Amino acid sequence: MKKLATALLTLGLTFSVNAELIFEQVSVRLMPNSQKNTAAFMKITNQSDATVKLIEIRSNISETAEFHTHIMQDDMAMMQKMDQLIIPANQTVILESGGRHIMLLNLKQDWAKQGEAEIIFRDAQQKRYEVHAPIEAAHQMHHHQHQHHNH
Ligand SMILES: [Cu+2]
Repeated sequence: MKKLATALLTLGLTFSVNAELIFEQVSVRLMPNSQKNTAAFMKITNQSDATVKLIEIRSNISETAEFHTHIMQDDMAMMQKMDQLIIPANQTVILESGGRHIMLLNLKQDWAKQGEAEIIFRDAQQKRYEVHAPIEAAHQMHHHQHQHHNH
């Protein structure tokens, strides 16, 4: 009972702290065991009238986590680390495959077995945001697109 009460208390606090940002369509891409890194995708909506700067990110399934974007270099799409992710006031930022995303680096042993990853953000005001992301195979939509191109 004590454990449950503590859990509920933690949950309540998390919600009140999280009110500015809403995290939706959260997922971590399932990768074969041989891969050392994977990516996380989500929609982040800033409900407040102030810009939120996410300056720190970590996860329980990898040693490190980074915000990434893609840049073109010599006609090649390259990933580049961003020091922060800015969520403008009253706007939604989409982290998606081929665009800005979260990179989870040096995955821990058996990381995919839990089926869910914890991703923790901290903003410039030292507010903490905790997100639980299901670990899923790449979206079905991509398969449809590839099949379409093949025919
Ligand atoms: Cu990346």
